Amino acid sequence: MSLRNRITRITLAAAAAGLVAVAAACGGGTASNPTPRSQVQTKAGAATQSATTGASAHTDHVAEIDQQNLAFMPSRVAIKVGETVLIKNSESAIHTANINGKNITGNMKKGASTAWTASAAGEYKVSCDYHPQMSATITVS
Ligand SMILES: [Cu+2]
Repeated sequence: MSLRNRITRITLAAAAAGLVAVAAACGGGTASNPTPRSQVQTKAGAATQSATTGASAHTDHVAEIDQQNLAFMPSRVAIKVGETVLIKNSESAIHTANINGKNITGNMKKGASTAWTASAAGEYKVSCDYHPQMSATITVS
């Protein structure tokens, strides 16, 4: 690995760690009652590729994909490793969100949302179990 690549990778890791710290910070505590350090470390350690569903979905995201008119809108988003996309359903039709064929949401009713955090670079295909015409691409760099 060249020095330049090493520096790039280290920079990305640092950026991801910063995002994790921000995400953990907004998960609990206030300025007058900060989150205990041990709690932050636990959350940071668990910050691998993950999805949360329902009312507890973390909304600290950089992009959204909305399920509407039997489509993912927009159909393309680009994020960086460590960043989060919020996938939500704004219509009465039931949808799922599958990332590269893996259902990460279960059935999503109107108003449901799921946060997906990218842990590795690549192109991820988003699909729905019920509507083969629904397709989106998340590009992670
Ligand atoms: Cu659908």
